[in-house]
Parts: sequence; structure tokens; C-alpha cells
Amino acid sequence: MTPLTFSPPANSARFPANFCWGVATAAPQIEGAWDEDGKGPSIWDVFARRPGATHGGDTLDVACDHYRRYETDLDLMASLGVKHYRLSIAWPRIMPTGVGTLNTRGLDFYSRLIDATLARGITPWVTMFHWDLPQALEEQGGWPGRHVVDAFADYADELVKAYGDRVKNWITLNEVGVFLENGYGIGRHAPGRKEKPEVVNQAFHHALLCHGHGVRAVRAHGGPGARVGLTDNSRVTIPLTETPEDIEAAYAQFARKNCRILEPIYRGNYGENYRALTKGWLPKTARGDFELIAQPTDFLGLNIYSGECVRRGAEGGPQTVAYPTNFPTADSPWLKLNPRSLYWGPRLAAEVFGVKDVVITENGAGYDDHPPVNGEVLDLHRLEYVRSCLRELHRGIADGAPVSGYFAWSFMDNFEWADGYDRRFGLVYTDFRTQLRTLKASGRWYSAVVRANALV
Ligand code: GBH
Repeated sequence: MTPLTFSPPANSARFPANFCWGVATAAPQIEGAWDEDGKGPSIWDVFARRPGATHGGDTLDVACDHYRRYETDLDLMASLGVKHYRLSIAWPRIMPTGVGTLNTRGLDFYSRLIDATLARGITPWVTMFHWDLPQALEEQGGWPGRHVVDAFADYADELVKAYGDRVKNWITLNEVGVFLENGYGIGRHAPGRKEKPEVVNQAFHHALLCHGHGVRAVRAHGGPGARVGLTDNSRVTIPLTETPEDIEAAYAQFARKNCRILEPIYRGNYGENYRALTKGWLPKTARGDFELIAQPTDFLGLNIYSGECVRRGAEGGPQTVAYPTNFPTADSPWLKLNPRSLYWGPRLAAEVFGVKDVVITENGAGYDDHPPVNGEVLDLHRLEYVRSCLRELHRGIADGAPVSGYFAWSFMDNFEWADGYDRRFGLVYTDFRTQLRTLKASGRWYSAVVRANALV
């Protein structure tokens, strides 16, 4: 038999030079120490204590105990060869009631964390807000009230003043649509409210203003080289077949499905799609709001796990095609395994909204991994899915999608919101009883990808 030649994938799927490979986490999901060193309660600390709110009544009290273990966690991260780390800051550690006096011990914690990151040659990407609103602000009405905007403006200023000398990559808010729809619309996330669409849309407006203040704060105090963007969970519309008709349908549907966030940010108004969605209802705005919201940013962060398929319908308009009930799905039932979302997400953002730089700030898969056996967690499902996603991301870059970075969600298994500790997204397995960390097969593989800057 004559052996065929073997081209290592490393040659065929090399990523651009300077591509940023990273891992991501969020403060409330990993830190624990929920009331230590002067931290105030967040809406999640309170919500998780409500009977039935989270899987098995799980709370954020201890989580991965990262507050105490950050040094060894960062050692493990560095050993993977990862050079970028997306972390978030807990607002109630910095300002226990959301406003007023700064909590020095909270500020010091992130100062040490940032230094420890840099000391290992890892660049921090800091999210200002990943869902842990100080409970005191919720008690004054929460996101539907405009007081949150003034509070956030001060908070953002303090963060950038405190860390701007060392942090050059800032993300204002994580997934506005998700924390507001789930928290104030359907009540599945903190604070668990079920409000009318008008109230939720008003809350969206306030969150967009907070994003604007985040950008303003970075421009004002960020120093040389500072960059800032929003992280959005844009709905990705995948053309069912990659034909001109279905691609056109995907464009139209992308503009519609993301009109509450990308339209105001990239077009500076609530446009036709927004008005069609709300039947003409518009949030209360003040003079100058859109100047703040639509300030130019340096990148758009996209969290992409899945997408929906779209085709040209019988009447010629775009039509979403439902997944069959037995379509391949991760253990998270919402996570339909469709890697093409990584091709189309960045491309649509660029083509429909003119985004010049996309960073994939999250991608991954939620599975109920089995505990380690002989020190191994063989999460082949996650490995193959993420590999397929990267293959599609690579295809997108080859076709001109402006993608400059990719962060795997998540560095380690953590508090998965309403799913508690039941659902795992980590490249590292966390034993929540002993706090032992075990690198999974997917983590080992990801490390090889990062080192090769290519699909392996
Ligand atoms: C991200 O959200 C978050 O940024 C991150 O904190 C989180 O850990 C990660 O993804 C994994 O979930 O159960 O049917 O009500 C991802 C987008 C949208 C996924 C809301 C879960 C709830 C669907 N999320 N969705 S459902």
C-alpha cells in the first residue's frame, strides 16, 4: 500500500499573526467570597437564595474560590500558553451599594489580580459589568430606572482611573439583551422580575447609556493605547444554504433580530426595525443620549455559541427555520450545535453594521462532564465542537471577516447562573467539593492550538 501524504492541519488552518487567543471568566461565576472584605450583595447573591431560583439551590457563595486561589489558577492558565484573559470586575466589591465611597479592599483585590496576570505575561481584558448589579441599586428600581446610569458612570470612571495604567482592553457590558430579557422579562435570571416589554426596553436604553459611559471613561482616563468595546450576544442568522437568496434573508433577519442593541450603537438611533418590533413605542430619551450611545468603539465583542437558520420564505421575505427537536444539542438545551454561527456572526456584524474589528469574547459548550478518571476528563464532545467552531471561524477570516481574537468560555467550570454547578463549560474541570482543578482533554487540545496559532 502506498501511504497518502498527510498535510498537518496546522498548515491549512493557520490564524493571522498577532491573533489573540484567550480564555474568559466572570467574577460572580468564579470568585466566591461573596461577602468578604467589604463586598456588598449583588442581585445574584440575593436571587440565588430564592427557593427554586437555581439548580439545587446553588449559590455563588464559594463558587471556584478564585478570590483566594487566583495565583494558582493563573499559573495553570499560563501553563496553557494562553496570552489573553478576559475577566470581570464585581461592581459591589468596588462600591458595596453601587454608589459613593470606594471599598479599598475590593479595589486592592483587582489590583493584585491584574498584576498577577501581567506578571505571567498574560494581557487582561476587563469587563466592567457581567451581571452582578449591586442589590442596593435594584432596591431603588434596578435597570428600568435611570439612576443606574449615573451610578455606572461613576463606577466606570473609578475603574479606569484605578487600573487604566495596566489595563488596555476594556469591555463595557456583557450581553445586555440576555441579562435584561432574562432578569426583567422572563424572570429566569436575577433579579427575577417579569415586567412588560416597555419596561424591559426602557432598561435596554439605560444599559446602552452605561455602555456609552464606559466608552467615555476609557477615552477620558484610559491613557495611551486603551481600547474599548461592548460584548453582545448578537443573534446569529445562518443562511440555510449559502446561496444568494438565503444569504440575503440572513442579512435582513440579522438586522431585525439585533435592532435593539446594534442599531442604536452603530447607527445612533432607534430605526425602522426597532419601531416595527415595538409597534412604534420608543423609550424615554434625553438630549445627548445617542451621542453617548453611538460613540465609536475599537471592537465589538461577540459571544457566539449557536445560531438560527434562515432562508428566503415563500413570500420572498426572510424566514427562520426551526431546528428539528432531535437536532444535535449540547447538554445545555439551548445550545444547538451549529458551528457555522462562527462563520456568519462576525461576517454579518461587519457587513450589516459596518463593524471593523470583531473579537469572539466567548464560545464553548455546556456539558455534564464526568469526574476525572485517572486524572483525565475526556470531554471529546466539547473538543470536537469547539474545533468545528474554530474551523468555521477560520473560514470566515479567510473570506475577509475582521476577527482579531478568540476567547474560550470558560477557563474553568463555574457557577452557570440558573443552572448552578450542574452545567460545565470549562477547559478545566472544577471539583466543587475539594476545589481540585483537572485540565480536560479539550484544554490540552486548546493549548496546542494556541501554541501553534493554528487548528491542530
Ligand atoms: C453567556 O451567555 C454568559 O455570558 C456566560 O456568563 C455564561 O456562563 C455562558 O454564556 C454560558 O451559558 O435556559 O432556555 O432560558 C450565553 C447566552 C442566553 C445562554 C440565555 C443561556 C438561557 C436560555 N445565554 N440562555 S434558557
